[in-house]
Amino acid sequence: MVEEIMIKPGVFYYPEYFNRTIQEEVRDEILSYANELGWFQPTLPRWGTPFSVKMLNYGPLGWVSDKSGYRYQPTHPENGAVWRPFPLHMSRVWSSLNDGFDSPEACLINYYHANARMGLHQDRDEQDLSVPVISVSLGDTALFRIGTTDRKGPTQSLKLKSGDVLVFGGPARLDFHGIDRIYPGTSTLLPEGGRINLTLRRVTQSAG
Ligand code: MD3
Ligand code: FE
Repeated sequence: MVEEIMIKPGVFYYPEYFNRTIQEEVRDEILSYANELGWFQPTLPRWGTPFSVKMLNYGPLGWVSDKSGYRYQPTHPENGAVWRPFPLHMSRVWSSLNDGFDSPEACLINYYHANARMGLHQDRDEQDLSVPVISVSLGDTALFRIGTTDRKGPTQSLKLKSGDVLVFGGPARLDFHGIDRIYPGTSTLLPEGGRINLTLRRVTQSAG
């Protein structure tokens, strides 16, 4: 029994989609992965200013950002290791909510400590923008904001809790969005606190 709430056309919210047991399984996989490969510190193209969020990826392609720009690549930018395959529960959420769309190629993992933020931006580094992005939140609650395709357009705010899932497609796929703040101490899932967000994405355009 999953509740589906339409936030606006193209944006669907599934509160507590993942139960605690599944959240713990995904958390354990991510923490063991981070222990093995290490988070990378993305930086702004050109200036090299570090983001406040640390990152890792699953899947054949991973999103990275450094002084030369934003791109998708099969390897960790700091040590060259190939990304691990998608965890089972991430493949499952895609088949359940994005049934009929081409398979995902990237799963970006963002790690937010208590003071981390993500400014309003658009996700447009993917060639195939017809496929919805799926986002999974774990750990501390975050204040998420979504606007329109115009940076100055009106915005809506939503508190994302551990286990929540969001789908962004159709007319919302190029909407500006960001994370305004993390509410520390709102979840016991992550041993050091903070928040993890996973986004599943189709990157390339398939031939057919
Ligand atoms: C709306 N991550 O990784 S997830 C990102 O919580 C990103 O870490 C945020 O924005 C986070 O790019 C927000 C929600 C989200 C993800 C992708 C979207 C919203 C989106 C793509 C298009 C429109
Ligand atoms: Fe984004």
